This record gives sequence, structure tokens and C-alpha cells, in this order.
Amino acid sequence: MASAVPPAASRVAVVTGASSGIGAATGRRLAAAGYRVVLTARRKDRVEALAEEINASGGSAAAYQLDVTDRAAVDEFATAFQSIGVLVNNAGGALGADPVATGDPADWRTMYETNVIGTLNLTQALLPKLVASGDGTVIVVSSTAGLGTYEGGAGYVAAKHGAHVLAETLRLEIVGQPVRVIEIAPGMVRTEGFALTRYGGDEEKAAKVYEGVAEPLTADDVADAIAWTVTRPSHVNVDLMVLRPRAQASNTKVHRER
Ligand code: 8X3
Repeated sequence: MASAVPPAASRVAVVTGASSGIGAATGRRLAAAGYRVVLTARRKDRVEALAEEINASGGSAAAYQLDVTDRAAVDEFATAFQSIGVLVNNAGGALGADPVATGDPADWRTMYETNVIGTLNLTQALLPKLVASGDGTVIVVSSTAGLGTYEGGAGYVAAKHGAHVLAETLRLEIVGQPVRVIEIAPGMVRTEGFALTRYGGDEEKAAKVYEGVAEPLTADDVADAIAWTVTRPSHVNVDLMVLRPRAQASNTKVHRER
């Protein structure tokens, strides 16, 4: 897990949605790369356990309970820092896979809140601290759903397009400031929670998402990519990285072994 360009040990990396999946794996990877990681999530016990694990293995981690959609809480969280090196906007997720004709507007709203407004909240609150570091990086974990659509995906696709546009626009707006904006767009990733949350806890439906797919990406595959982009020299901005498993050629073209 050694990085090509180890950052100073004092650099702080904030990771949202760090209680499981890509966020937790990113916390581990950035800690291994020498960052002091601040793990945030709604599930306090989960981030505390992960921080303990990282600290016990020689890394440096702190846990903070945070709902990214709660702007007052995010602003309060931001006061804890003078400067921050890295912000990984990972919190988000999908709810439902219904067609436009019957999708639940409440699900659409929640997805917009978590995937877009959550990213907006953290980015707005921490941008001055990222600038103050003199060498900041904002990561937006979007999705291949942020770049193209698929049937039954519109609510999530719309939200992830929002996250994609936020990243692209921010990069334009802050050019000249010492902050990179990097978007990571994963395709099919098998994590403990993503599909299960999407299908309201229905394990059978969740399992079907990955059925017959030889090797979906893992959370660590994505975390590895995130850590790689973060540890490039400061002048290198990986604008957008799309990752899919070899068995997935597009959002709708997946090879399944029967
Ligand atoms: C996850 C990818 O295909 O489920 O962000 O929308 S997909």
C-alpha cells in the first residue's frame, strides 16, 4: 500500500461514508499512505471501530459521527480544523430501481440530498481549509451512473449526474487555487451495503445485481484508485477516473456466466 509520493504525516484526510464499503477501504488506504484520517459516518460505532483498527496497526485515525445532509452539523465539524489536505466525498447511495413512471419521489429527493447536497455541504464547509493547506484535494466519488443512464436507474442516475456536474464546475471555478478536484466514477462494485440499501434490505434482489459476474470490483479496488490519484504529485489532477470490472463493458452490458 506504499504511495509513490508520501505526503507529510501531518496532512489530514476527511472521508465521508467511512463506516463501510468504499469509504472504509479509502480510510485504510489513505492511513497507509501516511494521512491522518478523519472517518465520518452516521454510524458512530462503525467509524470508531475502524479508527481503532487503523490506530492499532500504526496509522492515525479519528472518528466523527456526521450526517452529510445536516448542514449545521457539517459546519460545526469544519470548525475542528485549521487546514485539511484531502476531502473524500464518498457518502451517498441508491434507493430503488423503479422506472420513471413509478419511482418514489421521496427516494429521488433522498438520493439528491445525500449524493449531491451532502457533497456540496462538505465541500463548501471545508474548501477554505483545503485552500489554507496550500495543497488540497477534493475527491468526488460519483459513479458510472453519473455519466450515462440505464433503465430503472433514473433517480440515482440523476443524483450522480448532479455530483458529476458539481465536480466539473468546481474544477472550473477554483482553477488557480491550490486545490485539485478529482472525480472517481466506479461501475459495478460489490460492497456489503450498496445493493442491499437500494433494494430496501431484500437480499435476493441485491444478490441478483452481481449474479454470474465473475469478479465485480471490490471496495478496495476503488480505494486503491482513490489513493493513487491523491498521491500523484500536486500538479497532476486526474479529472475523472472511470473504473469497471472486466466483465462490465457499459452500464447495460454485463457479462454473466450461467
Ligand atoms: C453504482 C453503479 O450501475 O449500480 O454506482 O449504477 S450502478
